[in-house]
Amino acid sequence: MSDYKSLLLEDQDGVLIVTINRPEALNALNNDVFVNLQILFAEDLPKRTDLKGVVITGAGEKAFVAGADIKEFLSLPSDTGGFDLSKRGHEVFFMIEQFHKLVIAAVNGFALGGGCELAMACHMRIAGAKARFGQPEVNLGLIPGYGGTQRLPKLIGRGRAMEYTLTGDMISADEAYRIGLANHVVEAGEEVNKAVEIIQKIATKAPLAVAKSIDAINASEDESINGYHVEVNAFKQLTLSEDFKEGAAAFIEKRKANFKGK
Ligand code: DAK
Repeated sequence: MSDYKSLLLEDQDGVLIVTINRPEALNALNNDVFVNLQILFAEDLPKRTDLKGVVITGAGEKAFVAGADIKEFLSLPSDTGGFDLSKRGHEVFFMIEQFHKLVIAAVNGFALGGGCELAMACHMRIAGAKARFGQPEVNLGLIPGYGGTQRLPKLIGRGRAMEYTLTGDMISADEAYRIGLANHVVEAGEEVNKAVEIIQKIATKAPLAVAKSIDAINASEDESINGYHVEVNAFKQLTLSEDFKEGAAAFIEKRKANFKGK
């Protein structure tokens, strides 16, 4: 594994816990964090065949990620800096969204601006009781720039996304759960445990079927491709897999399936 200046990595029985580690800046996303996440998801994790899934969380008790690093953003060269940062940010968030293993955001505190967008790029969100989501960019004279205007309405609906984006209001953990932004609400400090529990449960399922489910569900949100075609093709490939034969045999023989990911 590479050296990661802004991330802490911990392996828990095949589940990688990735902690964004800039508590002094409420884990704001600076260039280092983006570069670290890019190397992790593009280069290191694809080599790990034993990986069951990834949990992303923030260091300390106060914040998941309080946004893009406003101070660094202001210091960038105005001609190219914003563009480079924007391109990298979008690439990293797409990589997370399209990762073939489950990625869960364990939201332990503020998930604002780019932090809320990072959480939404993950496949699921677990909110601790102290979690506060929000897209406050309008207070800075900006709009969400890492996919927030697209992912938020898909998760909570157009009307609610309009309201939260235009007011910049924060969303409590219970409200996030009620409107479909969070999959679960748990006691503060239990976010990572809940995320690990879900990943361990999914790790008992057929790995190819899990990966193809992620692809097909993602395709439902991509208007440039026909998600039904993606589903049909994925289904066809899975019917030819060894795991499908094993899963069907295990059902008939009333035993637990032993999936190999082939
Ligand atoms: N960036 C940099 N530093 C931050 C930060 C941030 N987003 N959020 C907090 N900090 C720093 C504070 O400056 C403070 O540092 P010191 O002053 O102690 O050095 C430290 O973290 C602790 O914060 P506070 O003292 O403010 O703590 P409080 O408990 O009083 O308040 C808060 C917590 C989360 C309510 C407050 O910190 C806050 O409002 N933070 C900013 C939240 C925010 O507006 N987030 C959205 C940022 S805009 C782009 C695409 C997307 C974006 C940008 C570019 N491109 C396409 C190029 C995204 C933009 C955003 O995310």
